[in-house]
Amino acid sequence: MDDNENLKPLSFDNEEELKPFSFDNHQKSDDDFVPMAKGTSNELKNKDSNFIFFFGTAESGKSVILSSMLYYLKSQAGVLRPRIGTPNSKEANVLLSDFFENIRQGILPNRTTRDQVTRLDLVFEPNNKSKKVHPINLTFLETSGENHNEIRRGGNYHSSIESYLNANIPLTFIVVTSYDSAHKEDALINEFIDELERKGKNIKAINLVLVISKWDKSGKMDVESAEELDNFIYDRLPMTAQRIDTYGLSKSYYTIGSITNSSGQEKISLLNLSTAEVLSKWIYKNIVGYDLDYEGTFWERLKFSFKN
Ligand SMILES: Nc1nc2c(ncn2[C@@H]2O[C@H](COP(=O)(O)OP(=O)(O)OP(=O)(O)O)[C@@H](O)[C@H]2O)c(=O)[nH]1
Ligand SMILES: [Mg+2]
Repeated sequence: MDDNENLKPLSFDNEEELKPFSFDNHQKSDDDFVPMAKGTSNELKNKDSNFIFFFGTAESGKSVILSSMLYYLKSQAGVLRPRIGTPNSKEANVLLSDFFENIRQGILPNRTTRDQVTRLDLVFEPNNKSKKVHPINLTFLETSGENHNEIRRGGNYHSSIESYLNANIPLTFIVVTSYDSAHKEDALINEFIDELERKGKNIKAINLVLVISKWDKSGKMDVESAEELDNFIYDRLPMTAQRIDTYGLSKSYYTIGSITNSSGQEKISLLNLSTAEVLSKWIYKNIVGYDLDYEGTFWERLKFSFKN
């Protein structure tokens, strides 16, 4: 085994000369610059869609609103299907089938996982036959309320959320606060709007709606008049009310119907899709410019009456 000494085929004697990836040069030049590999940025893929972003604290009702709107669109307003050619992730598909399977059985959505954005890339094809009421791409962004809490008092969003807010994409914002906790969330909602403005969004030109969720907790399924909702907002969310008035933003209320609690287990005992319909129609109208139930011109109506 003495021969070993002579072989040394893989000797690292001249190691000093190799070091092809050494960062020594940078350290010497008092410069902390580290070159960044291209293609690893947070750049979003498949941007040609209409993005719907939910804002609201934990348990404010975001997932309930999302699942019931998707159910309304799919069961009453037309066809809603995954968009072909998009990398619908496994989580997105699981989430979608859970939503649709659960809602008719009265099962509420699970808490949303923190620090990740589940992106639902869908195509909605309205059953309205008018050419004006055309199919649209909709991308819903499902996020956890715990992440929205992080912007409190000047904090930053998790990078997965940040990349959507920074991207140049058509965004619709649904700001959710519930009937029973709105009074605690006025400041946070204002901080969110501040954050959007810091990111260069023009709030007056933006699609943003304030939604008071869990309206059934008022003892009723709907509001008696527009003033009832206005008064609620002035009362519980005075700062947000000012912004809504000044910027001309939209406002609405929401309920999934009736929820009962039997032995610690909550269930939807009566599914009410009327507010899901209102909010879905608002989203469509704001994106397309025409009502989902636009009646069509006289000629269009005539044409379809022959066809049907
Ligand atoms: N009474 C009533 N309760 C509701 C309604 N919507 C949601 N809730 C209750 O609020 C809980 C939370 O709703 P989610 O939609 O999961 O809340 P979220 O905002 O998605 O919460 P995170 O995923 O934790 O951010 C539900 O499990 C229900 O108990 C509603 O319309 N009426
Ligand atoms: Mg959720």
